[in-house]
Amino acid sequence: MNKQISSQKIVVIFPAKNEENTIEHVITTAKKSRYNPEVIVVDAYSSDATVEKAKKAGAKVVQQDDRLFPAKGIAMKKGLNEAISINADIIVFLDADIKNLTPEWIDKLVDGCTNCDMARGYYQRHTRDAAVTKLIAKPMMHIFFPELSNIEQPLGGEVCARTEVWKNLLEKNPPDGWGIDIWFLIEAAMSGYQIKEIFLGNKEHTSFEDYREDVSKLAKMAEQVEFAIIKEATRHGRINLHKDVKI
Ligand SMILES: Nc1nc2c(ncn2[C@@H]2O[C@H](COP(=O)(O)OP(=O)(O)O)[C@@H](O)[C@H]2O)c(=O)[nH]1
Ligand SMILES: [Mg+2]
Repeated sequence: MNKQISSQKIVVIFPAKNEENTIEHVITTAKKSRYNPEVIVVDAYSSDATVEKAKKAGAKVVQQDDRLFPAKGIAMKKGLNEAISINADIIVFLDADIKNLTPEWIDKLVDGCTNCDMARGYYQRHTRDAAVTKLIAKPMMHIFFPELSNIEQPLGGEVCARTEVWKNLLEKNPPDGWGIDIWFLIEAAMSGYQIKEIFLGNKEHTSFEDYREDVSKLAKMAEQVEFAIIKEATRHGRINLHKDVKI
């Protein structure tokens, strides 16, 4: 255990929408981290047994602030405000649909925060997985934020930072939908924070099973990620970089 952070309060947040198959496993696994985290689940008014299973596994469950969907952004913002209200020192986001989560994922991400401002997971994944990352996020980042084009997983849900970093980002008005992951990455970099990616091995998650045969299920996510990058490029005076693209 890293001595610098052993006395700090670590909070793990899982945004969750109908994750009854994995929620107990991810919560009990996160709790086995050597940093002994508290766990918050931000639920999307799930219609399955997510909430009762999350409570049974020892998480604090809160509902996201409204029923607008997709709401990954709404859920992350709610989770941050909850974690801030219980005086978290370090906040870790993890997806709730991970089938092969181990306590070491949390340990590595938290350890990563000792020598950088934001530690992000990257993984080995099925070749058909992460279509929006490969076809939208990375090519667009290459044009508008080339200094971030070395980031393997700009949309990864496994992200850790000190509360002070999250608070500063929260003040800049993050988006409500799927654009929030790339938004946090871009805004952290534009704020001058040091960002590090940490290899977490293989990632197996249930959402991939929903779209592996029909990638059009990712259309809403693709659209929101695209717009988040365009808006960020505009906000940071990068939008004209598209004129340099030779095609
Ligand atoms: N609260 C909340 N959680 C969500 C919402 N959409 C997705 N999630 C959760 O966010 C995480 C990432 O979503 P997922 O569908 O796995 O995205 P993917 O891995 O990029 O395909 C999972 O834990 C989902 O349950 C939402 O609208 N509200
Ligand atoms: Mg997933």
